[in-house]
Amino acid sequence: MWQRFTERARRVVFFAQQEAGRLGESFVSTEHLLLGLIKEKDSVAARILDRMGVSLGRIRSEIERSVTHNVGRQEQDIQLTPRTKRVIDLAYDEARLLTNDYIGTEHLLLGLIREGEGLAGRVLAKLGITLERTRAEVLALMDSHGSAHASKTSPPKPTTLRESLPWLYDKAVATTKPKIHVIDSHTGGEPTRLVVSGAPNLGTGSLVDQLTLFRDRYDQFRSAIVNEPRGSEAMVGALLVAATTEECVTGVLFFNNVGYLGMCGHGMIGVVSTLSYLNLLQPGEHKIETPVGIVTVILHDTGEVSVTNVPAYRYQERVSVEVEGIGTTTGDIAYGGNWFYLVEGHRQELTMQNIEGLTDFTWRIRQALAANGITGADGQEIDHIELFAPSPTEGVNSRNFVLCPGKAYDRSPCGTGTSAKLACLVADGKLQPGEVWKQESVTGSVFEGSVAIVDGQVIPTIKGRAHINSEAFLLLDPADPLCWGIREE
Ligand code: PYC
Repeated sequence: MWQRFTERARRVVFFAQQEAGRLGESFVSTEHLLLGLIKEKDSVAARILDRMGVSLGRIRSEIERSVTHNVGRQEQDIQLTPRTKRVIDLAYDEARLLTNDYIGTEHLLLGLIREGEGLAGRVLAKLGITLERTRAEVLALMDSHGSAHASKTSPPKPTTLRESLPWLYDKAVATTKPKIHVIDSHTGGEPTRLVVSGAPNLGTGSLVDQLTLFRDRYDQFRSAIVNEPRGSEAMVGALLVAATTEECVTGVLFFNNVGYLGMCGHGMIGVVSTLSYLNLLQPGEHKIETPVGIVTVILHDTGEVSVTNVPAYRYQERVSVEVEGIGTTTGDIAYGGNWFYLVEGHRQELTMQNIEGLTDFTWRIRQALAANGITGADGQEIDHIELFAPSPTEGVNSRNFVLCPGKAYDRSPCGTGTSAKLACLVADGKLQPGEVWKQESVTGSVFEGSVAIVDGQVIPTIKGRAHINSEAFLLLDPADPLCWGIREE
């Protein structure tokens, strides 16, 4: 393991031994390692602590106040305590999670925080340094290397690989090929691909600003990740971005084979489960920011995830439209983080054997809505069509078929679609706050939904479970004519 230590990380261990000797100790404890870390002033760890507003002097005085000063020792090769060895193991693990093939001072810092119980961990916690925040700073520092992504204006579209992916290209020089670390999960059959590293830095603007920058400047990155041949029409991508408020553990942008989503219920469950898999999120309640607002998630001890969504509402009731080949269709227009047209009386069989027919039926409805200028509030496009029928499963309230924006059907019951449904049920007086509504997808997977009414608004909560099914590096080969995925243009 030592041969993977950077020059600076090795110096930190050397300084830690010196500090232990100075304090008359016969073993290197975590506090000596932390003292060694802050002695290496221009290190990545020092920059990260600085970015988090923690002065090295403050850390030193906190430690000095807590340690006993014995008569100094001269030994050169003072051994590590088992706890310090554990910090080194955790640093190694942090490097692995960040896909770094070296162990640097930043990984030692993360190891000290993660170990948590030694004096160093306690001092860092006292100074408000959390694992999540430090990891986010490490990623931000890695990604900001070599490019000015934070600009809010939209520069011209890049054309070459180097222009498009400067942050990857720089890393490619150090390694072999540009690569993006992703982790895939599925929630009730619907896939989510979380980008762990290799993403562009979208700055620290509002989530809408960051989404705009993503769309204007890095749309090729979207299609490279979720479109065929690396992805599929059903794949939803998730990119962790800076949140605008400290109350959120992260911000997240969702995207699919044709564009971007305001919120994504199954995707949020997938993101939370993946962050848990990475040991970045512990069971309990957390807040996550999306372009349409802040959602509250609970990671249960069972592995299930509850997502308390942004407010949902029925915008218009019983809106009729003439659909080519079908005739008059009537449905409700509702919002659940995305816009939906919800249809009950359609005489369609919601079964897996009828997927082609259902896709054709709902696609025609979507086109008819657009052709007739029927939209959500403020002219927003209705890009999800949802059909409902009774569920064949005992104890389940309803089955749905959801057509997503890129013409794929949702394999899950659709978190935002279920939220829109709950809002319609409340508007019809068919669902009371706290009552559980079990929504089944056409594949048979089920979400549990319920609502609270807060200040007159319907706040839906969706509960489901995701399973992690792959961890991979996507390779971007400039010689590949489909490097950016198969795009619709
Ligand atoms: O679960 O909200 C959802 C969703 C939207 C599109 C695909 N899944």
